[in-house]
Amino acid sequence: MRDPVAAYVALGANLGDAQPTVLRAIKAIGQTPGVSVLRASSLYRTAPVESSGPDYINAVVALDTTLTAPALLAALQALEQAAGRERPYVNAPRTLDLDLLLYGSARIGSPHLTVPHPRMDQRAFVLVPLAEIAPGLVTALQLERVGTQAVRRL
Ligand code: PH2
Ligand code: MG
Ligand code: MG
Repeated sequence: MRDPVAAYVALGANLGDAQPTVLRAIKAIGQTPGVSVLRASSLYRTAPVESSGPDYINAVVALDTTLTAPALLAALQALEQAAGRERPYVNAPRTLDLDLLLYGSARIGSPHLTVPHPRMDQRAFVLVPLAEIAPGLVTALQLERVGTQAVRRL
C-alpha cells in the first residue's frame, strides 16, 4: 500500500444552488475510496475573477490520499461531471469546479495536470480558505498581493 500523501483541493461553484453543491462535494470527496478529508475550510462568497455570472461559493479541503495524483484528478473530475459540469468556454460559470492545488511536495507538469496549481497565487478565493486550514502554507505577503479581491467568509 502506498504511503498517504497530503493534498489540497479547491472547490468553486457559481451556477445553481452553489452552497449545497459545495457542501455535498466536500462529503463526496471524503467518500472517495483512498481519500480522507482531514480539514475543510469555511465557505466563502467571492466575486468572479476573470469569470462571469453570480458570485462564487469557494472552499478548500485538506486530504490524505493513497491515490496517485492522476487518479485523484480523475476522481475529482468524475464528481464535477456528476454535478452537471459543462465546459462551454474557459472560465465559464460552473456548477462545480474541483482543482487539485497541491499533492505533497510534487511538482507535476503534464498535459492534463499542473501542480502546484499555476494560478493559485493570484487568487484570494484559493489563498484565503487555504490559509484558514493550513496557515503554514500561505504567507502574509501572498495574502496581501490578492487583498483587493472580495472574499466574504460565510
Ligand atoms: N474559478 C475560476 C475563475 N474565476 N472566481 C471566483 N471567485 N471563484 C472561482 O472558483 C473561480 C473564479 C476558474 O476556475
Ligand atoms: Mg478552477
Ligand atoms: Mg478546474
